[in-house]
Amino acid sequence: MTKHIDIASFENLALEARDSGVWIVTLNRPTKRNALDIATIEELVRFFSDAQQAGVRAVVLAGAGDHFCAGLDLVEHHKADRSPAEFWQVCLRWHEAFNKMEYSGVPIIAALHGAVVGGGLELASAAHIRVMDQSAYFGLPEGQRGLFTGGGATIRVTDLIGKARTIDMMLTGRIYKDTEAVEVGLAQYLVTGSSFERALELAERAAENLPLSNFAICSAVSHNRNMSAMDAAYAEACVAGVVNTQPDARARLAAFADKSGARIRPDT
Ligand code: 1HE
Repeated sequence: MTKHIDIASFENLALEARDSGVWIVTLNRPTKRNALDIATIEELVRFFSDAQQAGVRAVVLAGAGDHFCAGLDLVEHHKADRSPAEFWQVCLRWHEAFNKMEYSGVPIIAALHGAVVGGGLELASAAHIRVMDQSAYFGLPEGQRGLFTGGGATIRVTDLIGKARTIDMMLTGRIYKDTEAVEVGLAQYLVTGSSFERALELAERAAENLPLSNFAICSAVSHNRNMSAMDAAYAEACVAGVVNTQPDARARLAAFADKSGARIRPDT
């Protein structure tokens, strides 16, 4: 571990570290429905740039207040009256943050409730697992506001739900919620209680894996999707060569071999 995360230096994100190594990262501008202003994006870049080397084992990403995230801070954007070149740079900072999330090897479980819209859905899509509660709803309202997505929806939302559904959401403002949102792939879990509690359970479970295994899972799958099948197979073999021979795995393998290790059963 070579990095230290100074919790007190974050303002728009509330950070909490648990003993298990799970960190709770909460978007903390509830009066603005956690709209993503530049300051929040920079804090996301900072946290997720350092998380892996700071020994963060898993993250629960949540939103304070009644909504997960209302997307781009439209008021900041309106007031700044940005030039095309300026907004290009803004979008690149979003990509920096979301790519750090997706590719840096630390499992991120998004706990979703209320509005998960526009850039809020782009943010949620950069997490590795999405848990929604019954209040959560997903939309891409940019088209109705004279805007277009700039934080990766064309890539990550399309990856989750396919091209036709993404275009439908963009063109018509279609909202997905409840079981339909899970059926189309926007979330993997729908809970009747708190999405936070379930996300935390999942994060604690992931944090029990060896960090190198999680690093591979939370970076290689995404990288391999960007390659040809031939190259992805080669890269997968290479990653497996490193991960599957790690000394820390020997005790777990020994436990399987001597029959003291857990067996995989349908109720696990
Ligand atoms: C905001 C934002 C925001 C709320 N930027 N300030 N995203 C959207 O188009 C969603 C825009 N927001 C909404 O539709 C609604 O605010 C919500 C459904 C999320 C919540 O409704 P509600 O009734 O609970 O809150 P509200 O009264 O609309 O807003 C409360 C405050 O939050 C108010 O500020 P106040 O100072 O007047 O109290 C709102 O201005 C503020 N607020 N949402 C800024 N988005 C890289 S490209 C990405 C493209 C996009 O993401 S486009 C944005 C899509």
